[in-house]
Amino acid sequence: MSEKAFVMIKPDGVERGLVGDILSRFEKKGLRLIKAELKRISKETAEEHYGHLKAKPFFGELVDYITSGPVFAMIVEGEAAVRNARSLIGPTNPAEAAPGTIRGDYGTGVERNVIHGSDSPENASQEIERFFN
Ligand code: DAT
Ligand code: MG
Repeated sequence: MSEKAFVMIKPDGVERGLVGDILSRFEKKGLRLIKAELKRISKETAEEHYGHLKAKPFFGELVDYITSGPVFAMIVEGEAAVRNARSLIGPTNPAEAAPGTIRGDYGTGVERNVIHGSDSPENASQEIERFFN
């Protein structure tokens, strides 16, 4: 079934000029770009987005980092978009991500893992609302 996923290239990916390559991977997988914006996100939006990690010792750094420069936020649509996007992206820690995945190819550490992708269709809807409204 066709669904939408929220995907966001983080400041390290934008800064390193990886937007074109990453977008192309989604397109080649059949996930169509239906909306995109290069923007800086507010501290409030970042804290809400990472609310599930509020108790973690790295929370402050995570919020500082994601607000440190522009992100490339996008909505992609296609068959099982959430699962397909997560599999293109790879696991959270780039050291555990296989070559061929975005994090496996480009991630330099768990705090610099290049890209975010929604982890469920429910969260995808929430994130689309949060970042595009
Ligand atoms: P994912 O981004 O794969 O959905 P997550 O939702 O658990 O992973 O965490 C969100 C982000 O928080 C993750 O992309 C990078 C950061 N993060 C997670 N675990 C971390 C850790 N142990 N140390 C530093 N940053 C971490
Ligand atoms: Mg997550």
